[in-house]
Amino acid sequence: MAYETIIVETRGKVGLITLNRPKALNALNSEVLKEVVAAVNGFGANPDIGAMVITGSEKAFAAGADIKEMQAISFVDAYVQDFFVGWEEFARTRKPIIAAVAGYALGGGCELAMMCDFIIAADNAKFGQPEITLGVMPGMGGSQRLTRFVGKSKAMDMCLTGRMMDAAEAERCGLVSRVVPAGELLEEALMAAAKIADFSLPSVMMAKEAVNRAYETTLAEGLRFERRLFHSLFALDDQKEGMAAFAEKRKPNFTNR
Ligand code: CO8
Repeated sequence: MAYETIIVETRGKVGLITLNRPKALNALNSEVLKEVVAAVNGFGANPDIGAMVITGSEKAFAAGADIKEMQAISFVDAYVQDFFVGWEEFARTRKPIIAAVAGYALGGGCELAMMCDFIIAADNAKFGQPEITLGVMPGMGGSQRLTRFVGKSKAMDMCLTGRMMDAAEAERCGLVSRVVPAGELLEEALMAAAKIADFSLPSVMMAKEAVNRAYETTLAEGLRFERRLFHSLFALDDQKEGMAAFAEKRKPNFTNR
């Protein structure tokens, strides 16, 4: 598929998606949605890919949903078309995906980063949910995911005032997992993704599923779910290989795909 709003590459076992609408600070319009979902589904179906990275430019990961596209939409259009429901497909991606965020991650951009499994931020990153300044509110998960990441007080602060937080604050409050110098962002994210992609794919996918389940269920159910997944991993060649390699003091070669 020829892409117009994103660049799609592979780096070894890692799929790399770069948002590429520089004139609009990577604002997320319907075309970006269609292309990102297609790219992620393509990597999901490709047995040679074990993890993905999504990134933007040094100035903007994404400055939000495309305001100019949304401007004229009526309630009926938004409701009947379930406007932007397609991003749920992105959030259901089963292979790990890291958001490498430099510059602005605002509105839908911040929400897209939060749909990923973790966020690595450049030291110039700025996160925010400024929808309130446009007369609306977050609509791609910001009120829900941000609250789970940073707690009620800070989520309310961000959603009600529309202010931005810098990378240091985002790391302090648990929104991002690491902050690195802007020039090292992509390398750091690709290295993390390559490390993940070298592990057993089913183990990685189950670990992701288990952590995500923590948001959906009680502790008792989550622990039971985790234990059952853990038990099932003993059916893998990769479990035998991983433990044998440890005992034999060598690097494992995982083959379950
Ligand atoms: N949409 C469309 N175009 C944008 C957007 C955007 N979100 N952000 C920036 N652009 C465009 C600008 O219009 C400008 O285009 P042009 O050159 O044609 O005028 C170009 O990008 C460069 O932007 P600026 O000149 O404004 O650059 P600055 O460096 O001066 O400012 C900012 C950068 C602070 C990021 C500024 O551009 C800004 O405030 N952008 C809007 C941020 C925002 O409000 N984002 C939230 C959008 S709403 C949203 O995401 C809702 C998601 C949920 C939807 C779910 C629906 C159901």
